[in-house]
Amino acid sequence: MSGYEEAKKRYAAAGIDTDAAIARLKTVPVSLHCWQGDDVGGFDSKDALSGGILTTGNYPGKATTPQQLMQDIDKAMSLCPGKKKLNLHASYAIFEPGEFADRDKLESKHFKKWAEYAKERKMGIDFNPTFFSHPMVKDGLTLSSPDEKVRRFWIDHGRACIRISQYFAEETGIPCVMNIWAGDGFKDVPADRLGPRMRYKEAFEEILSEPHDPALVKPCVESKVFGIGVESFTAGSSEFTLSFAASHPGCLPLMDNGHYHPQEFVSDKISALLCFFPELALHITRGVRWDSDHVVLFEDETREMAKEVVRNGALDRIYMALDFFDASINRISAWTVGFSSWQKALLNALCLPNAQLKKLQDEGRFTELMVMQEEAKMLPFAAVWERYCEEEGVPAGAEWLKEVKKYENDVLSKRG
Ligand SMILES: [Mn+2]
Repeated sequence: MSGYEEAKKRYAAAGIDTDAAIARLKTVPVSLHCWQGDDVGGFDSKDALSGGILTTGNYPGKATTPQQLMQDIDKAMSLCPGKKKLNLHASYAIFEPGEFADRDKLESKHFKKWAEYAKERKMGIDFNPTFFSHPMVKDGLTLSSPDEKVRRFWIDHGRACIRISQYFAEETGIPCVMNIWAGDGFKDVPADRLGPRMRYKEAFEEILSEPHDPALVKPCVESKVFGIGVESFTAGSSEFTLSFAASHPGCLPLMDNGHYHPQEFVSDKISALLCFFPELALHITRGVRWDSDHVVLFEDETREMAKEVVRNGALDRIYMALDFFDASINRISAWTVGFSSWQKALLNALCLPNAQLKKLQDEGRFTELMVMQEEAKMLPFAAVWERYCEEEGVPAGAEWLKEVKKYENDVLSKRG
């Protein structure tokens, strides 16, 4: 009997159908973010990264052209099991030689190459306006700026991104999740908090007024507790974005698990939002003491978040995307570990005796609940993961690292 057949029997004895778990996971799209590949650099601006986010590290071989980035994404995706979507930022517009359009003037033609890339791979695309790393960010503010010219520029950028999102959805035939996050805030104690937030709210409303098909474009608003250089005030706080989404039908709340105080857990927030929102979105990351955007690992909170998605029957209600960037290690490996970790977390959640555990809780049998939850951790999950990878045609175990090393030697090390 193979390792998987043995494992399947052990799971079956606990009431779990591992074949069904694998089959289900194959249908669940997860969005891979392009920005791990070039340290959030983008192609439209030479401005340093700003907006309260920061990459650290200088590992050689990062992508500096669209062709290189596409090649690297292909490599990473070839090593990860699961159904993929591509997550793009507006700063990744691809211009013809001599062509340029500023962010407020972006058009779908500037993303035609990405649409073709995704269509060839039968993937959907998610999209993000880029409210950072640009000279029109004034005093750390974009959509909430008191300067009408600044605010107008960024509103026009947001509206352009709605049109591009609609284009992506029409081209790929798959809905496009468009996430609005801006790091607007103040380094030190402000004198007026309401003014910026009211301007921010009205700017969001203007962006969302851009005509779009709500079945194709899914606008989201992402909150954040603080960023580097804006420690005292962030316009788009959790209360702000949740209230905005709740009061604007069609707008989804997006929770990034790096964007809360270190003792707040998104795994606990998912069910709270599921009570009120038909759909919501997640950015999956790993914050170490702050929103550090470390590579996602198969660790406790990652597993707990996936459990909440799966056992609440919300795989079709929650749009899932990775969001991290580490410039200190091989970037293909960063993508592969991060994407695979979330896949492992989802598969693990699909292979838990969720109904039985819920029953123990409802019957107040908390001793057994603790014992059974601990026992479930000892089920032979590795064999199920290996079978999933095998069926998806990707290397299981650390075999994939050999391929990354070879790619580093053959491709990355030859980049200037
Ligand atoms: Mn995020």
